[in-house]
Amino acid sequence: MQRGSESIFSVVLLGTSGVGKSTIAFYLEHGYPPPRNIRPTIAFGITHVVLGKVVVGLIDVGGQRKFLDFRYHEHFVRNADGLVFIVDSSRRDFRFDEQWLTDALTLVSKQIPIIVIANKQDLLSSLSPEFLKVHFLDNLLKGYTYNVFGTVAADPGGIRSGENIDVAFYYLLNQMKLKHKVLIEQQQVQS
Ligand SMILES: Nc1nc2c(ncn2[C@@H]2O[C@H](COP(=O)(O)OP(=O)(O)OP(=O)(O)O)[C@@H](O)[C@H]2O)c(=O)[nH]1
Ligand SMILES: [Mg+2]
Repeated sequence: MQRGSESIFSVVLLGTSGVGKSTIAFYLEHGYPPPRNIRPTIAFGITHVVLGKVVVGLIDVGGQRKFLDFRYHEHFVRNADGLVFIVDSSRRDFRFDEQWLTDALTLVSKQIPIIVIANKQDLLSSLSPEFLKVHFLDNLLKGYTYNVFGTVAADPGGIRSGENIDVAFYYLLNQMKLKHKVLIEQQQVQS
């Protein structure tokens, strides 16, 4: 985080290709989802959004296998104030998702604020956030504090687009603010 007249938190969006990372970044920036023929992200994209009075830099990492190997995300994850791990709740095989998350966790401290977004809740086959938490996430994120949110970033019918996205990101923002406050207090005690 930068200190000064403007606070900027840096947040990395991670997850496999097609889970909806860029759709979520676009929704947060514009308030509506992008066209459904959005292209896969090449390497990464960076946008800035304003949540409340805080500027948040969103690093949207391309989720294709080659980008995990190239590790474009490494620098961003190491310097992140918060992590957002996004899954497509309608999938049944989370092996590759697991790789993205475990790789990222080797680069951050256990205290980093994390949220998991169980996206595509509009699809009939979607697993609930609670199911994903118990059967997949609690084990992977053992020792970390995190919360999971079910979302709909882009509903083909347009009715549910954006559902729960703001709630999830404001929760993360509050976690990052709390952690920042604790760090400042620790610095004051030491000086
Ligand atoms: N049904 C449904 N489709 C969604 C939702 N969110 C995103 N999509 C669709 O999923 C597809 C992939 O979305 P992207 O945002 O490009 O996915 P990504 O995670 O950025 O993918 P990469 O850039 O390849 O890593 C697009 O066709 C979106 O319209 C959702 O909540 N529900
Ligand atoms: Mg993308």
